[in-house]
Formats: sequence, structure tokens, C-alpha cells
Amino acid sequence: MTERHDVLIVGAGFAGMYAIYRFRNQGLDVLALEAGSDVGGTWYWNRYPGARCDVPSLEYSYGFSEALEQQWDWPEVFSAQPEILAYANHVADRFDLRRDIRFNTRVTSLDYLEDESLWRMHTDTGERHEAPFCVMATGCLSVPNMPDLPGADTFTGRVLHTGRWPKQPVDLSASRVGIIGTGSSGVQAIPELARQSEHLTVFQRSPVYTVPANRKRMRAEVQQEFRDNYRKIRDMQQHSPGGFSGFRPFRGEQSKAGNDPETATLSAVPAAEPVGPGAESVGILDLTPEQRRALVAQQGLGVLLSFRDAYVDPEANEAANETFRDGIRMLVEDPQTAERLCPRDYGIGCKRQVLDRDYYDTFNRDDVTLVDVRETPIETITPRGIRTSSGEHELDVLIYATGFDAMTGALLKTNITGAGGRRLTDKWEHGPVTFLGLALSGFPNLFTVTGPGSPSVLCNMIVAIEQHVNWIGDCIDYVRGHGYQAIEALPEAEDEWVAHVNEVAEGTMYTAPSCNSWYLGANIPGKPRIFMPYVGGYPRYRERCEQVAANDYEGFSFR
Ligand code: NA7
Repeated sequence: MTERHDVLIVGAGFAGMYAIYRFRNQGLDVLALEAGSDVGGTWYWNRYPGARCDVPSLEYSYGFSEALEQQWDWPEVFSAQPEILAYANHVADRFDLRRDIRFNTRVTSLDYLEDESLWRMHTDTGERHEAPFCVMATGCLSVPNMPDLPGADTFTGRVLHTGRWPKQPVDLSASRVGIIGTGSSGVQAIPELARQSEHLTVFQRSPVYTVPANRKRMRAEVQQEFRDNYRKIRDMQQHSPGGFSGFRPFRGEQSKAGNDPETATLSAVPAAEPVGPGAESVGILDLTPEQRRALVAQQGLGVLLSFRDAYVDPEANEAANETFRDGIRMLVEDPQTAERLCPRDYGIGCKRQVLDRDYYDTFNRDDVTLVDVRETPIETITPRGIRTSSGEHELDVLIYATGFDAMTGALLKTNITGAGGRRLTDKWEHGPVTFLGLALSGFPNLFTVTGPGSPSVLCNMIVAIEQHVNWIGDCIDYVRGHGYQAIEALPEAEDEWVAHVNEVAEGTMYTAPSCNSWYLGANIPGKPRIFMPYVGGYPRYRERCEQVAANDYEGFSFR
């Protein structure tokens, strides 16, 4: 039997949840399909110890409901995964979202029926759904990357991936644990795993530039000041390149009791945007190497993110990188381990900035071993552990913190076939091509929330999500209101947009030849090397989207 709806939504993370709410309020009949057993998306799947958002919670929260803003309490400035998932659950309950979500259901194919102007969806539970519109709310980091290591399936211990962490607590207390990967997930998990396990072995391919995260509790005064100013704050987000208001709680600051380091204002928030803040700050080349080192000794590694020149001038970048390495040498007691932890072949600003709690300190523990797999490569996974060129490391548990097939992975895995039987995998053979990261020529009435070519992961995701869902909702109303059956991006609009996305990324640290990040797809063997997010800034992007809509959806055709 085929169910018929107005809009099908794939995914019930933060994007899918808001899409249900928004489209329902427009009077549309929606159905969302979700592979997980509940809402939350990223925050549902990434339950590994230490998982935490790198954006302050007062900003990484929905802005569509004033009542929600006024009532939800955040316990910490940067919330941990359980709090964010609790928030998602609260939103689902509060707005009764679950009645329109089919859980434990994975979409296996999506086909466009041209004659009927309908999308037909099949699921792994044998369901069939049809709707004129389909919205892909599948997330940017939702398909885990499992490296193809020899012997991987022979390991007899437990295998886990940070992006698919079990719901039941994992007891590691008597376990020898190995972890592969030192990106954000690995860096967050490693200190916790070291505390929880009998012994931890870290298999590192690329060392990371990580700085201490703000770990403060939320002060009631700060939260209240945000609540009092939320309309202004949401407006400030709309005008910030990364979708962050940068709001400074003035009253909260004044009322701060003494110098309690465990209470928070947001003023001590490290940059969550991977670009260096503050044109007002000095250049690192204005300081002598001794002055730079003294600054790090006083203020910590995070200070190196605030030099205006480090992100734009290769010489300044290398000065910051070298000072960072000196900082690592100050923090890590064993000189050999410290050298292994020093990144050398890429610079600060190439990858997403990683924030940690006690990362470098963890390598001073007796029960933690660092293995540099460039020095001693992994030869094979064995039934008992991992064998590198220097010998076997016996393990009871092997954890992959090896990241995701980012931005395009989930879309390509869904088996999408558009008009004329054209498959998305063919359209994107040489890399993603979209108009505004929202729509695709050849795929009428299909929308992507925070798709490649939109600010997405370079922006506060919730801000990006709300903007996309609002735009899509308005577009659907426009199409229906004008009696059209379908809207489709024009190929020339798409080409022009892709050229612009590439142009603004050129010459930035993100696309330096030495840079191999998941932004570029460089973490997945065989994936085309294309810088996928839009780096031109959220306000510029948003204005372009608004202009397209105001000009009767220029760049689109209608049927
Ligand atoms: P990342 O940032 O892609 O990190 C993955 C890590 O896994 C990284 O250190 C990789 O090394 C390593 N890796 C991947 N494949 C292998 C193999 N085959 N052998 C050894 N090491 C490997 O993913 P995360 O989950 O940490 O973070 C993703 C985003 O989520 C993050 O940026 C935040 O936005 C939230 P490499 O650097 O490729 O040499």
C-alpha cells in the first residue's frame, strides 16, 4: 500500500524536527522517516564518552519558539551530548513531533515520477510513500567512515564507532581499549576513555591542533540575560558570518560572584568558528618567538587562535603552528610522545578547530600509549588487536573515531533518481553540484537542508537549519499558491553558484594544498577533492537566498 503526503522528510535530527513543525504549521501533511529509534540525529548517534558540542548552547538552540527559549535551562555553557539530546526530546514532546515520524525506518530509494510530479520512496521496512515534495534532512555528518583495514573482521573483541555509540552504557573498566582517530570525536573521547579503561592505546595518523574548551557551568544571570535579549540575539546571528551572535552578557558579568572559575559568562568562549576572530587582535609576527611562548605559557594554547594574521598569511600561520608545537612540548612530559603529538604537515585553520578537555594531559598518564601509525603503520587487525610494523597491541575493545563521509554521504547513499532516470550518484560523480546547497537541477521538488554549497558546517548549524527550512517552506507555499506542480533549479544557476562557491574558497587556509580535511572529502578514499561548504559567510548567503525568493525564484523553472 502506498501512503500519500504533501511532504516527505528524510531524517528527524534538528533539521527534520524543525521541518515537521514548520511545514505542519503551513497546513501541510508531512511524514518524516528516521533510521534511529528516536529524535536527535547527530546527538542521538554520537553518544561516546566526552561527546560535546563546540558551539555555546545558548546559541546552538532553536530560535523559532519564544516559549521554548524562555523555558529550557542549559546547565553548561557548552553542553554535553546527553543535555542536547534531552533538549531534542523536550522539543519533540512539546510540539508533539513524534506523531509524524516513522522511527526505525531507513529510506532505501527515492524516485521521481515525472508524469505524476511525485517522489516515491521505499523503505527497509517495506513501506512505500509518495509526495510531491521531498526534503532531505539527512545531516552533514551522519554516515560513519569505517576504514578498510586488513583483517578488520577477524577481531574477536568488541568493535565500536564513535558515531554509532550504543545506547546502553559501555563498561570499559577491565578493558584494554584501542582507539583509531584523533579528530574532534577522538580528542573528546580519549581523556574519558583513559579514565574509564584499564589501558588505552591511541592510534594516531594525523596529530591535531586542539585547544582547551570552555568548561564552565551556566550561570543563572547569564541565561536570564540571554532570555531577556533573545530577539536581538537571533537578529545578531543573522548578521554574523558564522551564525553566532557574539552577545556579551553585561549584567551577568557585573553580577559575577568573586572569581569563581567554575561559573561562566560567555566572554571566555573559544572561537567555535574555524576562522580567527578579532581584527582588533595583534599579529603573531609582531611578537618575538619568546613573547609568543610566554603568551601561551600564561594563557594557554587557545590564545594562538586570536591572531588576525595566522589565518591569512602563510608565514604567520607557520609562526602560530611552531608556537603551538612548543606549547605541546610544555604540556606533555615524555619528549618522544610530545613530538609525535606535534602537527607538522598542515596548519592551524585548515581543519575544523578542535576543542578538548585534558587532551594533552592524558598522554602523561601511565595507562595511555600513543602509537603514530605513520611511523609504525597498521599492518593488520588481528583476532587479538592491532598489529603495526613494530608489533601487536592486544585489545579487548577497538573504537573507530574515524569520522564521517561528510556532507554528501547520506544523500548519495539514499539511491535518489531524478527526472529522466538520472541518478544523483551520476550527477555528483565529480563532486556535489547544487544551487545554493538547497536544490538540484534534474531533481524537481527535492530540497536539501544544509546541503553542499551552503554555509552548513561553517555556520551555527541550528541557524543554518532554520534558515533553510523557512526558505523551503516558503518555496513550497509559492509553488502551490501559483498552481505549479514542480520547481527545479536551472543548470546555469547551479553552474554559476558552484563557480562562486569555489571562487570564495580559493586561497583560504581550507583549500591549501597541504590541507586534507573532511570539508574537502579528503578523508574518504576516492572521494572528489572539492571544498563542500560555502565559505562566503552566512549573511551574504542568506541575502542571496532571500533575493532569489523575492525575484520569484530566479534561477528556477516551474512546471
Ligand atoms: P574527523 O575529524 O574526520 O577525524 C577522523 C580521524 O580519524 C582523523 O584523525 C583521521 O586521520 C583518522 N582516520 C581516518 N581514517 C583513518 C585510518 N584509515 N587510519 C588511521 N586513522 C584514520 O572525524 P571526527 O568524528 O573526529 O569529527 C568530525 C566532525 O564532527 C568534527 O569536525 C566536528 O564538526 C564534529 P587523518 O586526519 O585523516 O589523517
